[in-house]
Amino acid sequence: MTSPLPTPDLRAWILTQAEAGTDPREVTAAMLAQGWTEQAAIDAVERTMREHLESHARRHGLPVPVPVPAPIERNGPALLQAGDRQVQVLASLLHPRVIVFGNLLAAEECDALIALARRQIKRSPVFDPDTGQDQQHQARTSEGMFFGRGANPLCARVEARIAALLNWPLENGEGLQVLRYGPGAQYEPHYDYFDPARPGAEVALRRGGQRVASLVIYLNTPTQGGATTFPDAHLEVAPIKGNAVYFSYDRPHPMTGTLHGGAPVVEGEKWVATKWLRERRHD
Ligand code: PD2
Ligand code: ZN
Repeated sequence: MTSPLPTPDLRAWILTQAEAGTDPREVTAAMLAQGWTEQAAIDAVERTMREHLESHARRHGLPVPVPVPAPIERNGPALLQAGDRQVQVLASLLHPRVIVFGNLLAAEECDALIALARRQIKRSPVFDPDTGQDQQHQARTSEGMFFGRGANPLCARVEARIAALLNWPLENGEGLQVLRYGPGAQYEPHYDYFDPARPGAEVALRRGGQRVASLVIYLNTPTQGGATTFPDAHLEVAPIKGNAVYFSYDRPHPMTGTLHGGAPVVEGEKWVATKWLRERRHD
C-alpha cells in the first residue's frame, strides 16, 4: 500500500522541525498522535527530506545526494553484532560522516590478510581521473594489491561481516585493497569518490556507480605515525590493529568534508585493508 502524500503544510512543519534539530522520532510520534500510521509517517518524513535535499542541490548546481550506508544511529548501542563478530562503536562524527569502529577484525585475521597480501604486493597505483586507468603516483608512496571479492575464505568472511555491519549489499562492495606503508610513506589528502567532471570517471562509474563510502581497516599498529587524517574536520584517527575508520559521502563533492589522507609513518610500518562501497552491484 502506498503512503499518503504529505500536504504542503505538513511538509513545511517537517522541514521546520528538521531545521530546529528535532529528533525524527519525535516528529513521527507527533504524526502518530494526529492519526498517521507509523510506516506512513516515516515515509512522509523521508520523502519530504529527500525532496528538499534534491531541490536544494538542483538550485545550487550541486550533485543530488544518494543513499549511503547508515550503520549506526545517534547515541545508539556501543556494541553492534556484525554477522559473526561483535564490533565496538568508538567514535562518531556527523559532518563529515565518520565512524571509528573497534574490534572489527581479530588479530589473527589481520595477520592472515597481511600474509596473503604480502605475496602479491607492489607499488600502489592511484586511480587517474583523466584516463580512468590506475597509474603510479608520487602522492601515494604505499604499496598495495587488490583481492577480488570472495578471493579466499578469509576475504569472504570479512566481506560478509562488513555487509552486516554497514547494512549494505555485499555485491555493492569492491574487493578489499591491502596497502603497506613503510617508514616515511604516506597518502596525501584526497577524496575517494570519482570526480564526475574528469573524463576517466565514466569508465569507473559504469561498474556499480559511484563510491558512497569507505572503510579503512588497520591490520597492524605502527609504532608512530600513520594516522588517517580528515583535514576539514581537524580529525586524526589513530591506526590500531583490528579497528577501522568508516566515512560516507552522499555525493561526489567536497561539501561532504571527506577529504582524507594517510599521514606519514614515522616509525615501523602500516598495513591497511580498504573497502569501498558502491551505489549498486559492482561485478
Ligand atoms: O591508509 C590510510 O589511512 C588511508 C588514507 C586515505 C587509506 C586511504 N585513503 C584509501 O585507501 O583510500
Ligand atoms: Zn582514501
